[in-house]
Amino acid sequence: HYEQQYLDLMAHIWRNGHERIDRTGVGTRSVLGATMRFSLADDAVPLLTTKRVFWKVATREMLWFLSGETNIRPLVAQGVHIWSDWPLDRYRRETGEAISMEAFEARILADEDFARDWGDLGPVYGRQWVNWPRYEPAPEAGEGLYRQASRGHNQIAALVDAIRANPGSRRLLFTGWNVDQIDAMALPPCHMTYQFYVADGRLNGLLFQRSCDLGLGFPFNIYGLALLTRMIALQCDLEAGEIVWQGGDVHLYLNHAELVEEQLSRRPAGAPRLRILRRPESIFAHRIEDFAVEDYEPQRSISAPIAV
Ligand code: DHF
Ligand code: TMP
Repeated sequence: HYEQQYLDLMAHIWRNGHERIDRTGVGTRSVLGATMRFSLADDAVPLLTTKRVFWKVATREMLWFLSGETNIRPLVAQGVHIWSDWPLDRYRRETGEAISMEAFEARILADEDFARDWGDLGPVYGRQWVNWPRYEPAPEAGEGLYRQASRGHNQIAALVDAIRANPGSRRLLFTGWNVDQIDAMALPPCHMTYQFYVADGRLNGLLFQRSCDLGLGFPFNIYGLALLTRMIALQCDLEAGEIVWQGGDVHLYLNHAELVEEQLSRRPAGAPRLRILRRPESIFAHRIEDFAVEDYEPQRSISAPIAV
């Protein structure tokens, strides 16, 4: 079963990984470098079956990236809470106010000014993917001076165009790792570089993920890679082939013992499919209703604390 790669890596890291204190103070066991491959043929999608993965949440997150948004407000408005911990943490640190998550999210929704001041994650994924800051000469300001252009680079639109025009290219990639803006981001991109490759009429996708929370992040990230590859293939009149995932620092948080032990006691089963029900005029015009998952009968979800 395709999921065995994941369970084997989880077991290996839990038993043999290097134990270290990480940025969050929680502590991890980790290895450097890991690869997994999954087929997307016949609409196969690598959703984990040993626990429920909330694929609609992950799909809404992907549409949010593609919209260029970096504020949690539209996510919270859709009942998606996966990015709320980081703005909440900043709010508590900077104001000293002991506000609950519920009250914070309610205020993000109710108060536009509050959302603008406290709901933004900085120039994270969405900003870099579709609006990477671009600079143009500003001669009126002085010789050799530049100003930020009103519209940045849309790496995703350029990628779709490039795949259509030159499928044999070895330059079919985009990245969120904008060196100039890392310090302004709530979190520097984890799933940072995506590369695509066309062969035999099939589009294949590869992700380099510099840092991977194998218990909580990976299930979303591998689904995201599959989803994005399928969405791009649809726009380029290609079938989807396979995806390759490459992790840099791949870790398990030490407070995920229950998740790890429970998940390793389960056996993967089943072959879920991802259907894309509509081909919009552009990759940016998808709606959540365009996506359906079939034949997905996972074992029950496993909750685990997220390291902030
Ligand atoms: N930090 C850390 N330490 N790990 C992450 O995976 C992570 N992921 C981020 C931001 N920062 C992160 C963005 N993606 C969840 C899943 C993905 C995600 C953030 C959070 C999460 O909590 N998943 C739970 C609940 C899902 C839900 O309630 O919808 C899960 O069980 O999958
Ligand atoms: P770091 O910036 O110190 O590496 O911390 C980021 C943490 O978030 C790390 O545990 C990896 C995890 N993560 C994922 O695994 N996937 C994601 O999509 C995101 C945003 C974060």
